Amino acid sequence: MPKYKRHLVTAALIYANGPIHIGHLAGAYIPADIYVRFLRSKGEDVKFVSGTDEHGVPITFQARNEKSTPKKIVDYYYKIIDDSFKKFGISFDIYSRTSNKSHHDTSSEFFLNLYNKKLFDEISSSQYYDEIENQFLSDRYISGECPSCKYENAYGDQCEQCGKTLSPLDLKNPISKLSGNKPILKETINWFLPMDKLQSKIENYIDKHKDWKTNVLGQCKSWLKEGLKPRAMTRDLDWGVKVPLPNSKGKVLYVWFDAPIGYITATKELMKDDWEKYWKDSDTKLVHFIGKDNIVFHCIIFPMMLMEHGEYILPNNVPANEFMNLEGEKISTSRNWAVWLHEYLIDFPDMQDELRYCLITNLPETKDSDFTWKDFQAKNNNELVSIFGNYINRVVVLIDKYFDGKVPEDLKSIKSDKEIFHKIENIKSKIETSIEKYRFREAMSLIINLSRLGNKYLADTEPWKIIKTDEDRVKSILYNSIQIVVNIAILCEPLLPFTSIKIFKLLNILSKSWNDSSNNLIKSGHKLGEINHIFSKIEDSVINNQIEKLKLTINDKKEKIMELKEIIEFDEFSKIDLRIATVVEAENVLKSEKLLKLIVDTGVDKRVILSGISKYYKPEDILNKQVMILVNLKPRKMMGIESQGMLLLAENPDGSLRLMHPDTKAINGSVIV
Ligand code: B3M
Ligand code: ZN
Repeated sequence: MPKYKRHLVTAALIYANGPIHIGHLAGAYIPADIYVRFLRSKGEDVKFVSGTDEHGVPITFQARNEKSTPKKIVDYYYKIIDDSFKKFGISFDIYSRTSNKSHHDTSSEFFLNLYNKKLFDEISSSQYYDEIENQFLSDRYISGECPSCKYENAYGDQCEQCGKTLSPLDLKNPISKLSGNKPILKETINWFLPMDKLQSKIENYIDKHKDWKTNVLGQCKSWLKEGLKPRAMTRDLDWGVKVPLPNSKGKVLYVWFDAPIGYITATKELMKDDWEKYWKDSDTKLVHFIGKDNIVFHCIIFPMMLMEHGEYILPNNVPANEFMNLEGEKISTSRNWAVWLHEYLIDFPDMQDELRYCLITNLPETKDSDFTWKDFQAKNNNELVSIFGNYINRVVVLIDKYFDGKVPEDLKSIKSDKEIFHKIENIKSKIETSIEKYRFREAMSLIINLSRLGNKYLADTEPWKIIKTDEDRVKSILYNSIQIVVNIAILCEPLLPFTSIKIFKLLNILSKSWNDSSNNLIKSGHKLGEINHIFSKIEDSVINNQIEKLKLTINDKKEKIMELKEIIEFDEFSKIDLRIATVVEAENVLKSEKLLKLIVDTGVDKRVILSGISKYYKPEDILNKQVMILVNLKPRKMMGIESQGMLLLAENPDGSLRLMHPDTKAINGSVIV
């Protein structure tokens, strides 16, 4: 392995529109953190950068749905994400944000550099445009009929029913998801990265990295085989890094153009004037930790951008992981099927490493894996408590009992004792190889082997049997044993950092680094700290609560959907007179918490309708809107006012109400059939 002078390690910039869950941790953040802590412990020059990705269409979508703004959404989630990473011990040197001005500057500069090299193709194309919202529609904002399977709600980029990849122009009867209207086609200019022309350069680059993980190489090769296509690096959108060119109002950089540049921005923010060597010196090793859905961007598109810029080094490795499932099902934010880090930290205080351990032993390094709460409990109780914690506890308890908590002298070590330290050296070098090769599960099992080795040493030498007859021998056995414990504390630090701190506290010494580990790290006569268990058993009830919590959140939604009512005859339905009307006046009803008083134009007459929606709509929200009305409902009096009909609303399972509008303007009085 070539020796590098310094390391730059990045972990994916997660979208700031939701909190962190265990799938993210297992995909990128835990592997990256282990790798970085290991390098730091070895005294290497390493910088670990990450942050939130705050641009892109999904964030604008969410802001719309929540009647908020993109900025408010990203501010809210940045705080939660940053806070839970800190508490969980992911040891970034900087956790930045792509909405920072410095990032806008860095990515505009990068774009201009490539633009001035005439890299981009300026292409004018017809894109769908929503005339009501005055906005071009990105793929996910358009739905329509799939040309292949006729599914009516296919997205502009893909049909969820038959899986076919689509372009918005393929859809029949396209509808804007913003206004519900039929979009029009409008010409717009965007700047494209000619990925087709750059394909052979990237092939050369990837060919030089036969050491990459097979899942990563597999994805790259399949993209290349398919043939790379030009991809727009700008978008017609108002949220993101503005395109730094004249006449480009309303255009921003494609989120996947600016996001990886976020790694550069973060390095600049961290290192100030000293940042360049981390990106431009060939003796820097650049490694990106990501999940599998980000492979093409980190292995093909970003390297292409860096290559064409010309001044930058290229990623040395991109050890992407596959996905982690939860209780046999795909983790899903929208279904709330996840273990959220900020909730775990509250439910399991001071138990970061218990989760880390379970995730590390189960990392989806070569294929998707599965987290279950029962497995979390079993791994904690049978491995952390019974093997790892038990060993450390036995050693300190014996020293406490026989030697009043003071490390005894080594008076009578024998040849086989020395072999233990050879074995430790051997395990240590295997752990190094595992981490350097991004095999973190293997590294974790080697640490457990280390405590098994210690346990076996105690079992073989049985100091409790000879304490009366050969105290000097017992002194050596426990002297050696406590040295093994120090080695474990050092070697487990990258994987289980909180545990390492707890062991050092138990030993009553300052923490030590990787290169220190050997056989006389703690001197005779040293008084150990207060005895505490490092791990404790997790009871069934705690686990059952978590399983219940998961099931509740997911079932909730299912159970609350009202059951279907019984079948009726068409005659019964036709008695109901539903019409389109326009709200011409709207005001709050005095002293009522719920009611709005509306005057609606039904096309036939103007009449008063009372509706219990004031928790969800203000008078000005509904004024001049077209609504659906039940016009032949017998008039009813509420708060002294007579209501001559009823407003139709959708009631969500949580009781919140939504108005029903025609999808385009209809004539007042039109019958709803
Ligand atoms: N924000 C996708 C994701 O959160 C994207 C990663 C960017 S890394 C530069 O999975
Ligand atoms: Zn389809």
